[in-house]
Amino acid sequence: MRLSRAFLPTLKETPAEAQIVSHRLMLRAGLIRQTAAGIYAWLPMGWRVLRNVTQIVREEQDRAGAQEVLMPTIQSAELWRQSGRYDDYGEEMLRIKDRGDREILYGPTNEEMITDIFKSYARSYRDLPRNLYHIQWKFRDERRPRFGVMRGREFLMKDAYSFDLTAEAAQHSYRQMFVAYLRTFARMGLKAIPMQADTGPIGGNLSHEFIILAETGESQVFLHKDLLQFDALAEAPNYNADLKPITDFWLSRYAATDEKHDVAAWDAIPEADRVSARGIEVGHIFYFGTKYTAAMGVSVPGPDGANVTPEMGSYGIGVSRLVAALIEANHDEAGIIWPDAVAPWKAAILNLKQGDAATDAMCEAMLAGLPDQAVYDDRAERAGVKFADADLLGFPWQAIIGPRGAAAGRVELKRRATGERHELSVEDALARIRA
Ligand code: 5CA
Repeated sequence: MRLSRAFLPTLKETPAEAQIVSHRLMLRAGLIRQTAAGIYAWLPMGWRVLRNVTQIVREEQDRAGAQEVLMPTIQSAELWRQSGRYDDYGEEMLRIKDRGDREILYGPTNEEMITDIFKSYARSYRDLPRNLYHIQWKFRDERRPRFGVMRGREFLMKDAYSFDLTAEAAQHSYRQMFVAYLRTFARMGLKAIPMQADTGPIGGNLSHEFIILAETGESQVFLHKDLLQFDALAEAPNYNADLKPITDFWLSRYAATDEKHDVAAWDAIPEADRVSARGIEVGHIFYFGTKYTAAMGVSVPGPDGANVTPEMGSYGIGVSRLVAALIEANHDEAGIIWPDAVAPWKAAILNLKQGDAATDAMCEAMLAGLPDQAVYDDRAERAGVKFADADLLGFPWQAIIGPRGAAAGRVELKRRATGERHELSVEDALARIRA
């Protein structure tokens, strides 16, 4: 991608309306554009990051055995009357009427719709267990949309729904998603800590939020300090095996978004081991048994012929919120520092003397060696402007090329995160970036 032709609209000024660093940087780096309160257009760079985040989420859901579907954003009120939530959900639900005066809504979540779909096809216990997920836009008419895509009204969510024969099997499905979440966030370089949580309007009695610690987070969190030294789960586990040994490490140590969850457990932690901080909720998982299947009349013959009402859980990840959370966790004074796993482009190629034949040729060679992975700053701008923009946009690598280096066959390769610099040949620089 040549910057001279790219649509990467950066802002010099810090936008006054943005209160937290991720919102400021997303606007300044031209990732998003607000089109109405809490509603955003994703511009080329933001969209590439969102796609990368989505893809990691998808791969880890697939690995854990969930199957991807795509349900519509628009739902019928009728479906929500069956569960009783049409009246309960309140003002956050965007209610619409179609031309035939029928009540429809923009989905804030999909428990009812997936339960209805499952009901249409499930014939016996052999259709269990199943876990279906989709990655789709949601709308919640938040009273106070703020912090950009962190708390939007329209936002992208991954939501998965598990169906099981027994409560015990449902707990296994819950643990599968629990572990998949640990892996998903670890792959993005994030420390997300699972914490006991309220179930709110989704319902049920077992629930964990996955929280990234950040000063600007909206949730107050309380945890045992052991949980901060966590294992990144580099190896994918066998999802069919017993997952208790993995999950019990987390479940046995106190971590909650509200100290009142378990006052005794919190009090039992030695004072020196208690951590209280702020955090961002990037995921939320729920086990709610037969709440929706019973209300919507789902039942299948079990192995002994007696009818069974399937047990359900639902599992959400705030995919668009994650982009903001990633920036909260990875930035400095100069701008964004993308983790390699989600970077929109791996490298920026900075041409310090546009028009110098050797410099231009070396830049072109770098660009050709990184198809769809590099942004080439070929603008007629001063070097200082190019350095500042590359730092702001946060590509993991900067290949800095000027006449002196080009004459010596040398690229100056800078690592954005550490500021480390190395003088390398084009081949070696390419190998380093590709690794
Ligand atoms: N149906 C369940 C799980 S699939 C559900 O809706 N859970 S949720 O309400 O907790 O939302 C899941 C995730 O979406 C949250 O953890 C959060 O990361 C994200 N999210 C929720 N509301 C917003 C919002 N207004 N803006 C951005 N992300 C949001």
